[in-house]
Amino acid sequence: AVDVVTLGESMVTFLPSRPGRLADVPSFDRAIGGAESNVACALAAAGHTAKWVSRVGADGFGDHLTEAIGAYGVDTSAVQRDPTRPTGIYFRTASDRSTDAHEVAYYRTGSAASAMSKATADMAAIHSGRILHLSGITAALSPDCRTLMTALTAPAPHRPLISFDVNYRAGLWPTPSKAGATLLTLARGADLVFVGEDEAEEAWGITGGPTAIRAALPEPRVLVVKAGSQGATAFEAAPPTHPHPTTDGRGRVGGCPPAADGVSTRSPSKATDSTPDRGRIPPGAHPAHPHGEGERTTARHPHTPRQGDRTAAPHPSDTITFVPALQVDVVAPVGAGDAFAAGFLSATLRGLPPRARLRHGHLMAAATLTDPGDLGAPPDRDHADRLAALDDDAWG
Ligand code: KDG
Repeated sequence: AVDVVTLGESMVTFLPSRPGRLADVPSFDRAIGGAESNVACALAAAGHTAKWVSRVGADGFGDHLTEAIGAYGVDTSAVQRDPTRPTGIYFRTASDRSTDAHEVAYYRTGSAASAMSKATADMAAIHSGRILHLSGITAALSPDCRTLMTALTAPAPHRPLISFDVNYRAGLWPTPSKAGATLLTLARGADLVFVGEDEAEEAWGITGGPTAIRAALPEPRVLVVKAGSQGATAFEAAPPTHPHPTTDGRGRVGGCPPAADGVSTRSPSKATDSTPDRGRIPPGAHPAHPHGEGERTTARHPHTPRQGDRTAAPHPSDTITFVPALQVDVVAPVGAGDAFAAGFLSATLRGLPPRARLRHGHLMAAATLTDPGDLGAPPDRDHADRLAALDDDAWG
């Protein structure tokens, strides 16, 4: 099996030639973007086998995406070409240095990727990895994509380990509450979840910091809560002591030995989302980089059925690990979350302990934060290992 399969839309990305409002930028440089292919590219750079599953148009932009992502060493053989729909593209402006704010203009409504569905998807390819990495963006693309995501996060025998990055993109959803309900359901069906504190607040109304998020989301065995430049907290429940229906019956997931996968599946709740899609994406609604503000007081939110509070007990068997982020001069925040996920997944595949997983996440994120594009130059495995092994003083 390939180490990681990712599924999601990628777009040709146009980066501004100079700072300023979208209305004023005179020209753009072509790059590639797409949260899930970003993860695949960074994993391939870290020496893993990675497959990206998607759908692009039978057009030049589709050629470019498959060629550029393939050039990172990612297997693109399961990317479908749609002769009737275009490849999505998007434009963005430079980030404001103090707020990280930037404008985004998506041109992806009706794109080839939005036609991904249970009927069109190559399920054999999707299930061919030890880990299947998904993100909430896909659920926002179309009703068919949402149904596919619901199916992929539902309990199933022999399913790969499901990694889910919440990736709340406000501009892709009709309302935060629509997004919140869907993203919460999908997250509950996953084994490993990444979420920013800011996303949890915007989509779920949780303002109590990592502990409150864990209290509202106890199902995934591993939950990683990111607080931007502050750092990230990993909650990791003890592995189940008995064979679970969603494992291969030997307490393993997708043929992945526990020592190497570091996480195993839990019992995902049944997903029931049927939120209709708005199908229109206004520019300018892209969330800024999740620079969180740490622990805050808790507020009730109607769309979070099991809202926790600061004193709520996390999962009783959780190991809780916090690792501060590397302090870097941010050039462009977009893609940092994907890089973080890739670093964490890479270390997970290698059976490294939680602290090392978080450090590898931060290292990958730092490489992206200091680059104008989505991907940066991810450190190779040896380089990352040397940096991750620096003592605590170097890590703040
Ligand atoms: O995480 C980076 C992505 O947001 C970017 O590449 C574009 O996939 C993208 C999206 O849908 O916003």
